[in-house]
Amino acid sequence: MSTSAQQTQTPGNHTLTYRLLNHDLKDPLRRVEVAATPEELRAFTEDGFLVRERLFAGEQLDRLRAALDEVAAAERAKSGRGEGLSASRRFGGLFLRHLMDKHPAFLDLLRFQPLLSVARAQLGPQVQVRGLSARITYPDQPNQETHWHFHQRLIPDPLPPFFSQPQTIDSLIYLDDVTDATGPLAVVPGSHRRTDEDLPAEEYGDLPGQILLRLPAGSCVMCHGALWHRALPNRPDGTVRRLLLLGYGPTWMKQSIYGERPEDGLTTALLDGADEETRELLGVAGWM
Ligand SMILES: O=C(O)CCC(=O)C(=O)O
Ligand SMILES: [Fe+2]
Repeated sequence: MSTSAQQTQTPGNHTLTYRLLNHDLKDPLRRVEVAATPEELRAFTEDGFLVRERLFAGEQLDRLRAALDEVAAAERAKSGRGEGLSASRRFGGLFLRHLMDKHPAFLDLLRFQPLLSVARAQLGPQVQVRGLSARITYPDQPNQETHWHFHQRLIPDPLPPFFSQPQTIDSLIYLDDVTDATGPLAVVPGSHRRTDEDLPAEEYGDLPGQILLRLPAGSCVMCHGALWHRALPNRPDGTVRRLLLLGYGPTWMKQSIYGERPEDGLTTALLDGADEETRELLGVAGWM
């Protein structure tokens, strides 16, 4: 068997079977039922993003909204370490971090297969959740936008021969409609591969090749961590726009730097007697 994953296809999705080259494992096989077609994965690899419209709906969407509103009400006054209300034009809005530790509704996202299975197809079988954050913007506040940026700013020039490029996926889950009024998401397809180019700070204009994504509530955009993107402003004629950011990375990578993890958060309790998969997903196993 080769080291690449074996693929079999059924309509709409397909099964990937990975084998871990680890003689200590009783069962080295990891099967992933991937909720995407091979063509969709190829497009994700090329473009650096994958759109899933209306992935969340009905009660599930309501539950996430209500949970986020609860945490937002409790944390509006926080500040520092990328948390709380930011008036900066670079990253305007209310930022909330470590959401899985703060409300059980968010723990439903830990093994959410429509996203996790795609992350495992793109990053490998051993994936962790690097963080669950939120960004909320308000039409009556200034600077409810972001500058052009990418999330993985760790690439040296020149590239050393053994450099391991950080490959991550952030799933942007929009709990409200993304419209011209609330602020489309701008992305530059393929920009995640332009790792030898600088992206200047404080850029707010159009970039060559950009596309604007307008999406119904419940939609998700999976983005490679190096994809150039920006949120356009939530305008005075907009409405509150709530976004969850669910980060995936390989199990050996450190987690997101933002926010302060609650000492007795819900994931700490979950780890008590947890199975190996949960331990990997929470980033405490799977790096040797
Ligand atoms: O609000 C958005 O659409 C994107 C937000 C974003 O890029 C971020 O918070 O890093
Ligand atoms: Fe971003």
